[in-house]
Amino acid sequence: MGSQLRGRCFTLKSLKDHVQTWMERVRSGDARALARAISTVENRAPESANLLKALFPHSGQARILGLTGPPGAGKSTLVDQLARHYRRAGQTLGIIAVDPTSPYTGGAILGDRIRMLDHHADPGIYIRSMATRGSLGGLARSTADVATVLDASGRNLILIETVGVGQDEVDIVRLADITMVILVPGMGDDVQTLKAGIMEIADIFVINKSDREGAERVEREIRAMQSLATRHDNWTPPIVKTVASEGKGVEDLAAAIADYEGYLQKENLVLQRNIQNWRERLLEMLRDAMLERARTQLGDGQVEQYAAEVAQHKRDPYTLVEEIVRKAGSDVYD
Ligand SMILES: Nc1nc2c(ncn2[C@@H]2O[C@H](COP(=O)(O)OP(=O)(O)O)[C@@H](O)[C@H]2O)c(=O)[nH]1
Ligand SMILES: [Mg+2]
Repeated sequence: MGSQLRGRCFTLKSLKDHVQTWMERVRSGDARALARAISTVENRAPESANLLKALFPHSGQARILGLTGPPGAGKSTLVDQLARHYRRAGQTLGIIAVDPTSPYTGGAILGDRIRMLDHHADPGIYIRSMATRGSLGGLARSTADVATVLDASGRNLILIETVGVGQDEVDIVRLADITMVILVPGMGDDVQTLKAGIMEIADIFVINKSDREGAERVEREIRAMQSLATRHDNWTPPIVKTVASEGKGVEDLAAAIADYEGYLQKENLVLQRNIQNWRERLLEMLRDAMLERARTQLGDGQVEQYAAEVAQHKRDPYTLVEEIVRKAGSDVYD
């Protein structure tokens, strides 16, 4: 499929047929077509937009669970355990592992691959480690698009693992229907120093490694923090203790997930949450598209030249930007 495109000039119709066939293969569960679709979308290859257009109408069925927390907290182990749990319940899964702390070697990604090899023989689980460097248009957006592909492929459940360190990760977990923040004993006062943004997005707190001393203390700290603020949806995030490496507490966690899901449905919050997410995503897509258009219009080196002119006060940046925006807008239908 992809190879047919290379070095050939396609008519619009055959390109459409090609994407259509590809989309149908993805939906039929063809693992190779799925892998290629994910790579295409992740790399923003030329066919990416057409493919996403074809897949989008078939997405929106999967539940997306986000897991975030500090490195080494046991996120991958927990994902693995949850995957087992949901497989036993007959669900199909897509797993997206995003870990910017170890993009190349060792660390989490390699660890993830090895640990998850277990599942490799099971076509009901599809695992993807996202490249975190050089992803065009932002990591959050790539992750969201990859999730759309998995969703359209008919997976019931998508688990996204990310290290809770920065804005990128907050943006990523925002696209989840349900977000879990994984903490561990021994963090001491660190609970307070964790990015406020990360704490706020927790629908469920997990204290993993509860076999270690200090789980109670972390729990108290979370409770203390919770008492300071109420959420706009009035949900009080439960705290679940787990020992992921032994599979302990995983059933409790799954029950907490089901609880929150029930709450979302009862309060009619699913759509509201989705609208909020899409509002952000649409603005971001628009920003990308406009910038891309301006860049194309400007050409190589032009920005540097303008910068030099502005720096030397030969031009004012306000008029300049207005001009660029006007020109970029005028060739929309060229
Ligand atoms: N003692 C203990 N170790 C755990 C537990 N869960 C995970 N681990 C171990 O912690 C290490 C990091 O786990 P990993 O899942 O890779 O963490 P991640 O970086 O958050 O994905 C691994 O060696 C796990 O075996 C737990 O509940 N208790
Ligand atoms: Mg991991």
